[in-house]
Amino acid sequence: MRKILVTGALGQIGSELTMELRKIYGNDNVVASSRRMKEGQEKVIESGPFEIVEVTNAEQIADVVKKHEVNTIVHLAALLSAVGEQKPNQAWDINMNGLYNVLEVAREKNCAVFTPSSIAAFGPSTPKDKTPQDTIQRPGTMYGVTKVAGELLCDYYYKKFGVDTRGVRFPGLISYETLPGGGTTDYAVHIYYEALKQKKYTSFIQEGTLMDMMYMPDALNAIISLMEANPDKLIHRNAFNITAMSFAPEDIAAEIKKHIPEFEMDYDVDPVRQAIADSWPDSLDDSAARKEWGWDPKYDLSSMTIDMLEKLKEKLN
Ligand code: AKB
Repeated sequence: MRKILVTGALGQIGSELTMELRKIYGNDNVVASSRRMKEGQEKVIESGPFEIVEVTNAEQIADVVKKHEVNTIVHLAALLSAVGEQKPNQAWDINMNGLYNVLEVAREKNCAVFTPSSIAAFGPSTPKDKTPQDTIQRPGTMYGVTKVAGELLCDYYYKKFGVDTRGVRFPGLISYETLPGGGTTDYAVHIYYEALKQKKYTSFIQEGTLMDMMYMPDALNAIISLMEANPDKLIHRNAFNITAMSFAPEDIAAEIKKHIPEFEMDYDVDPVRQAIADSWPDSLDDSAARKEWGWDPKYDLSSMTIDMLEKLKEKLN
């Protein structure tokens, strides 16, 4: 039976993943952790064990793993791309030392580890269309540097010490439960909130900028499917390309307009986030994930938009 520790459990992925894991493995078998309490996250904090864990503190991770007899760590705590450019030192510290600590505890206590990489692990010299699973990875952001190094470190711990490490390269994730913080793809979440609240949105990403995206239910499903995948079938481990759709700001705006005809979008491009977006792939080739563990996303732009608008409307009312 799995006993899971989730770091970053009050973040965009963690808040939903923790609840999903508790449904599958039982409330008491999923320990949520975060560096601090967060208002609005009572569901996660109160529905099962919750611990304050600073991932840069290896002892805190080890203590919680021991106390709850954890055998699987889902390590989500990280700074994202845009905030990583504002605070590169902190991004390195949290993303690299946090992951190193998790892997060391996993090695000592015999835990499996899932940790996400990102499309940010690619850079301007990577082939942009149908970016292959195995290709050039020379990112230009601190976040991207930590993601490539993290992929390599996870592979190293698997090969050298036999730690069962697995990961996916997430595209931009879209969800209505918890807002993302400090990412480049965040516009694709904000646009739904503003469409419902103001009937207009100013995009910080330029027209024509394609990026891979995914709706949260598919992202949760990816994590759980890969964690449970037969290890004999895994040729890759850290980390699998996965995607569900690729669109530019005008595509998502047009989709929203089908449901909210008054909706209008204009642009006020943020040069920092635009440069990051320009350095990332336009679309990923996720055939390795499909072949090795049956990756098969359910939502496209149209079905995601219908669900997002419906769920957000309920939430905002
Ligand atoms: C970001 O925009 O930084 C993240 C990511 C693609 O990893 N959403």
